[in-house]
Amino acid sequence: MGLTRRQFVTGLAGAGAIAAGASVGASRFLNQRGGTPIPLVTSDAHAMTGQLRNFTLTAAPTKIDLGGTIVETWAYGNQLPGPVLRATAGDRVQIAFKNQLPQPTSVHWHGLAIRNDMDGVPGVTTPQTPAGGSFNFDFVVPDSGTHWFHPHTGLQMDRGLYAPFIIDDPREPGGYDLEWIVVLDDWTDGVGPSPDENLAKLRAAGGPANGNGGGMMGGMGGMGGGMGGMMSADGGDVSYPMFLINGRATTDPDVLLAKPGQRIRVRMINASADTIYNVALGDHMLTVTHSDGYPVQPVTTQAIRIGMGERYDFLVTLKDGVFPLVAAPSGKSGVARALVRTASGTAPGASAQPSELDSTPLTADALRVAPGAALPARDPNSTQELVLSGSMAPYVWTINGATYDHTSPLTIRQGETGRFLIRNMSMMSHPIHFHGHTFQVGGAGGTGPRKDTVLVPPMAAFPIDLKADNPGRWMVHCHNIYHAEAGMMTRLEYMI
Ligand SMILES: [Cu+2]
Repeated sequence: MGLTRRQFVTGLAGAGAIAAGASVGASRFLNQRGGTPIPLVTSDAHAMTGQLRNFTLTAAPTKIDLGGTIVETWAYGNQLPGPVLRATAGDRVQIAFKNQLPQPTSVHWHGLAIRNDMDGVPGVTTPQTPAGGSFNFDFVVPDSGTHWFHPHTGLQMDRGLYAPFIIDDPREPGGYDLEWIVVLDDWTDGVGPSPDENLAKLRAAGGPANGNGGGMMGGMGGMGGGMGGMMSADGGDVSYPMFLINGRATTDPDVLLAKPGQRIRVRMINASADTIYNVALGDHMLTVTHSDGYPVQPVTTQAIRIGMGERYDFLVTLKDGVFPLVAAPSGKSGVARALVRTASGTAPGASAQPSELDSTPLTADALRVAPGAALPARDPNSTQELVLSGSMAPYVWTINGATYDHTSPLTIRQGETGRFLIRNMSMMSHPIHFHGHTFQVGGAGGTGPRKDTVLVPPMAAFPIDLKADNPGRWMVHCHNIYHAEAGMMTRLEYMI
């Protein structure tokens, strides 16, 4: 069952032959097994084992100080990131949500395998909340970890609408002195074009779409798109004027205070719409302990690579001084930066780049699942493909050759183990996110990490397995929010 690292991320030698076909129709993919999709599930599969916790949450237009630059944007609780929600695994959570935005919105609880009708996807699970309206969320939070929430409506997430959702595990040993939540974001709203203007530009630069991506090869990471000049394959599609850590630009960065020798648990969330980062703390090593909330065998590294929607928890024992915590956007100019301070002294200059960023950053394929966190070893009941492709011109991104409005959903039956063979046929990385489930990268019972969002490098292919234990209909999509809007979404539907 377990795959070697070489098998895990495999360059697709034969990819060109498949991609060369002008049209890769959905019929080429063996994903349809018949049956009837079950209706929306409106009861909780998880028993409440803990407390009832009540929260209020408001989305509204507001002014935010990004560190000397004040912008008008949309945010939760008039702050950036939004207010941290926190509960313990097994708690029942009730969230009274108010929408004071001028548009309908939604709230998706990213990483939480909660009951289907509370998942927050308009048209699929939860009704949108109209402008001026409200919605009462009510669900049990089954799994601990570093999670977050954001809208599942258009490009709203690329404004200031995001916040951490931390689920504690009372059985977890801890072993640290302080905890810091560190949220990364790429920022344009109020300082550059709005997210909607950026998408309009991408579509205009790409020329008219023919209504269906057709599995077209392409996606040269911005090189053909005319935005932001030359970018690498991981440079995303949009140029951002600013990158933020905890809502602060480099001009007046967030300062994280501790004492020398203290051991810190950092819960890092990449809330960006279009940016992958390499992250390092100057003069320190990072010991990664969790990916997307699930424990991994601790591994120590100089730098971590984090895609959109992913979370990594790491431990760091602090030295004496002032150190830059830097998230370098992959293939883009600019930087996100905070300061870690354990002593008085001069802060490193704004251009100080930790030498740790010169190393090869740790990626998910180097992680090994912690004992007890693997899915039970089991041959999959079905294997389905998830072929990622698209192009900058026209600006269309597809799963299995189809945009979302033409998608043939993935299917599963309750109790099954489903295997999904993700094959990236494009020259960009795509963070693929499953709602309502956490999969094991590389296969059930193997050594790969449990995740809900996995960054799939250009032309790479690997399997993921998930256990069908949370019935309903669920989104599966690229967490580059521009790709998602341009079609790179499908659903996983439980069948009768
Ligand atoms: Cu993508």
